[in-house]
Amino acid sequence: MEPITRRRFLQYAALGTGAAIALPWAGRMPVAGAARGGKLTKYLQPLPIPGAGIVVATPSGQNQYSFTQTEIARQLHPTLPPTPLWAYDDGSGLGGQAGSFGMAIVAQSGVPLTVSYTHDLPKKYPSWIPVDTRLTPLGRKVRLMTHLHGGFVRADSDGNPAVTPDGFGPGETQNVFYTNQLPQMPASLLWFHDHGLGATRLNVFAGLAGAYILRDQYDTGEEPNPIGIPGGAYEIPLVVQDRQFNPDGTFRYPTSDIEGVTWIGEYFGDTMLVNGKVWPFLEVEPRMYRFRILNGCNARILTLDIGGPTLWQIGAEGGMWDVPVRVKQLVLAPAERADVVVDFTKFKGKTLVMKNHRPRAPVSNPAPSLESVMQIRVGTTVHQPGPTSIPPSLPGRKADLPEPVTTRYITLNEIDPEEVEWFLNLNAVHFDEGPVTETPKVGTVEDWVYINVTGDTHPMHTHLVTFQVIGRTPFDEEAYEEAYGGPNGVPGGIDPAPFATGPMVPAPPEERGFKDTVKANPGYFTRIRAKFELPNGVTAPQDYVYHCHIVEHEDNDMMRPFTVKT
Ligand SMILES: [Cu+2]
Repeated sequence: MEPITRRRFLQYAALGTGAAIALPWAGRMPVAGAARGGKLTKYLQPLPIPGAGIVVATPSGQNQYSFTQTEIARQLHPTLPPTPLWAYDDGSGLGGQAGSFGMAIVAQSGVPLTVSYTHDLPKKYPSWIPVDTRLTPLGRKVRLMTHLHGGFVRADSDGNPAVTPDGFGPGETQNVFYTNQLPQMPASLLWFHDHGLGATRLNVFAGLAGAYILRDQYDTGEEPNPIGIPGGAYEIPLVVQDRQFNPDGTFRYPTSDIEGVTWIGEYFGDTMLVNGKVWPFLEVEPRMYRFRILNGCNARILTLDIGGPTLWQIGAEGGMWDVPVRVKQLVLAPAERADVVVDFTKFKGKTLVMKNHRPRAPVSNPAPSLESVMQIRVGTTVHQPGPTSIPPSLPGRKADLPEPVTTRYITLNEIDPEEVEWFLNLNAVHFDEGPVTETPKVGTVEDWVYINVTGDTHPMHTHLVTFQVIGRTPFDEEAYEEAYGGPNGVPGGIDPAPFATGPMVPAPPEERGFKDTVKANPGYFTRIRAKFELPNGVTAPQDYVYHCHIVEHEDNDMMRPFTVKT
């Protein structure tokens, strides 16, 4: 039996009456009728920032935080009723949280933290969160598990379903130890978010995500600082998430129209939220700013610019780079981050718009267009003069790992789209099917090659390690699939090199540093390189997961365990 991949599905569709009509998920998304978000007036409310709309978490003890996951309601737009949200409460009661993204932990590299998360949410999913009980271990029961995305931690502090497949239930507490160890956890923007098995897409959609900002002696967050970048009020996190709304103010998450199926292949919103508010505005002074941008969408790949000003990227997921890189647009898949310096000096009195454009090939994402992100109003007065030039060098790292001892070949498959059995997978197996096949030896360097035989880009995320992107090689995926494919796709372990149709395209300048999420584009196999170390004092074996960070894909079932062994 020949698997019908989405790639082929799309090829047929493109011959028809036009992609926008032919795409099944575009037709299926009832955005015009019941939902009302796409019609909301833009740029009516200020962007929440840390200390004004985003709570900077208060410790519950020395280097210790105690959170409860709880339900709150916030008005995300002046004409919407309050939206019920799931949130991380640091004990403050969240009076300082303005929108649907409202918590930030500020930590110091080299200083470990003890953190707890106590489940204080409903026992069962409310009606606005459509769980697909085929995918969850305990049906409609709300099982939570918080993952520190980018954390270099013990397996049982990671928050992953290879260790705790059932997660944590009401009243239960997840206790974790975040090492913040150097050099693996340098100054960087991480995030913590829910990772419940089969329900990550829903729990994150409902609001369970927060920022985790790591500082060090260079990247102090103050201004001035030793490295000449903007800080203080001039450093601003921007967490971009698309959502849909029901008329009653609840977030809308569509369900499948396939009989017996609730899960949908990708969630796309018709409304953009930044830092948890609908289409906000930000007032800036005509000087330099630092933006810490996170794509917090479930499935949408963003291609961002802000009109006139040049974007200087100074880092990504794995921290700061050695030099700034000038970028025209930021192409960020879900979970990817960009650390960016922007100079508004020449834009005094101007109104700018951050826009999201269609992704350019070879990046492919079936999201319907959603162009406006937020407005930036440049004032005329500088209250505190900051840096006046982009620093020529930075105290960060270029990723440059030694040759690997092992190369693993991992396939990305999509099986039976639009059928009841529709799922995605890695290596032609389910998450928990068969033995763990990825077992790097502790301390060694390995190459992992992601071989995409689907039609779309998949942002592949590894827990525990950050990695170097080596490059992407075009190949004849149909011939590869023809030669080796089975009913659930192409099994892992088969080198696609004989099917290459051109030389490897090396990682571009904006992938010069360490990353924890990489775009595996269709028509290419993507090579990454990582050193599989464990935190100090932690002994192998330790179990983690790697997965697509389109969270609908992760939930069904594009995720696999890996074990760091002795
Ligand atoms: Cu995916």
